Amino acid sequence: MNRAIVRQVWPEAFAQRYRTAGYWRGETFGAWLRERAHAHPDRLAIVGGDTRWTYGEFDALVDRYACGFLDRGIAPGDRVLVQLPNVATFFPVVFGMFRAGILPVFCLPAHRETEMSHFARVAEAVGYVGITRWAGFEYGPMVAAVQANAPALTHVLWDGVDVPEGASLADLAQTPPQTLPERDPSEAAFLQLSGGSTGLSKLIPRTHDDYIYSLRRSVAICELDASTIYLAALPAAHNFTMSSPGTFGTLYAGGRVVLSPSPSPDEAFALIERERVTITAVVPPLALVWLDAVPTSTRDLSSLRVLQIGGAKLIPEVARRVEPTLGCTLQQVFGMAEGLVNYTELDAPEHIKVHTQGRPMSPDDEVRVVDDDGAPAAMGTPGHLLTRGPYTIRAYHNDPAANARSFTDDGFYRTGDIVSRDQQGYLTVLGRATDHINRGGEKVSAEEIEDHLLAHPQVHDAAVVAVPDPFLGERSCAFVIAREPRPTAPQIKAWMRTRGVAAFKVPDQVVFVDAFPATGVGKTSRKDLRAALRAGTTTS
Ligand code: AMP
Ligand code: DBH
Repeated sequence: MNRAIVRQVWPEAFAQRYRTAGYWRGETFGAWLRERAHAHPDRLAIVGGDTRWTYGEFDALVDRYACGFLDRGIAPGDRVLVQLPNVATFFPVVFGMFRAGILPVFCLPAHRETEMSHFARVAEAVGYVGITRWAGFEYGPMVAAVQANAPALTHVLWDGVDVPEGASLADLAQTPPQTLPERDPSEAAFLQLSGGSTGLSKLIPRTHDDYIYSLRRSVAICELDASTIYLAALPAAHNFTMSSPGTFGTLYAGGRVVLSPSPSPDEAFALIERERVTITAVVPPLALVWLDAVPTSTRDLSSLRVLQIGGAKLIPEVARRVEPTLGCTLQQVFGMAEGLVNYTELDAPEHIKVHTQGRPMSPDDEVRVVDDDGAPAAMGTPGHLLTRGPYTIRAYHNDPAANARSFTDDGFYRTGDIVSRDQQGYLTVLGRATDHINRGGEKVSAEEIEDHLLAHPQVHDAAVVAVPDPFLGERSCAFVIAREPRPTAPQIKAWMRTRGVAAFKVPDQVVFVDAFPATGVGKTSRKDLRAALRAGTTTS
């Protein structure tokens, strides 16, 4: 078994620079939570289901979990797959691991056997923590199947109902606490996942030093404080929900975290009303659903001050609806689990909030926008986004092939995103390099076609992907979710021809669907759309 501690991946010269600049302060997750609990033990920290924990109660539970995991034989440096939905237990489990030096691997409730087996293998995981049943799915048989191919994965612990004998998290939480040694802040605290909307996820080692810096910057830019009440509507394990500023940022600021078991407007709006939520975060497909639900909702959403939208491209037509519909500030967030996070500031002018995805949050985020040959792109022209900085990783965990592809020799991460940058440093995301359709040599941006389709009044949402074509190499297929009365495919193509665009941008094929396949966090999965086309499970 590989028990080597996963350490920081920045070269020492950079690490020193980030320490000298005051970004990396040597704080650890276990220690700052303890400080908050000492400073305000009776303040409410976490609300989920029927659970309401103060900082004092939460911190005491974290000690019990930390000792419980170690008592079970899980050792500092070990990796454990954590696959919990938005339940309160998520927090003492993962902070318990941080305090013990055990690394959670943040899996999403939507992940299934193939993905979980991949994570188990790459992480060399020794354990799994999950919930027995959630959203109609039984996790037990899946975990047994994962274990069959991962003999090292021996420690399995469950939250929920019908927990097998001896495998209960609730029992673990009874472990008498003992004082544990402080962790080294330059160690990886956990492995986060890359999104996998286009391929299998990679594992991202984030250290106490670098991640806590990203929380501190996010808290400052998003103006969180002790009065903040953050609703986790997206999965708690996702990097956006966790850190931008997310649940961890809220706890860092001494605020309160409220967990929504699902992102549906019914449940989320009820919690916003009941708990007087001040800030929450959604992905664009969910933003559309929320905006459509507001006019008929009877819930009082007046406590909401900020709606963050990020994770995928938000088009200006939708962005413009947010403030008038919800009466709160729109904040665009363009981030990645690998590091770099961009925000529009809360007081940014309207055109910045609507048309850009924000600017890098650290003065030491180095951003390069380059053409296909690696030469700098001119200001305002599209190019590949490369980045390096105090909270952007230099390597994935245990994946030399991905590292060779994804990082330049001088340590810049190739984000795979096509962006343009303006004079003030604001970035506009134009798409992913791989979302381009190469139609007989004519390069078509999927995002550009989608923007035109979304401008059609009867189109609720659209996603364009490339289809292999014997003559052209690739042709375009537009998946459309239509409103009633549904337009026809010829009408959609006719609409595109009125938009004043090149004929090769008119989708070759239009397919109407009721919903898009989604990634674990709810982003539209182009990978699954392409697979559906290949498998012939869609009709045009
Ligand atoms: P992940 O791999 O899940 O961490 O996803 C990160 C990727 O999501 C980025 O590289 C972008 O492609 C995409 N992304 C995140 N936020 C935004 C945004 N606000 N606008 C456009 N794309 C985004
Ligand atoms: O999509 C993402 O991964 C993401 C989006 C917004 C992210 O990781 C983040 C903010 O931190």
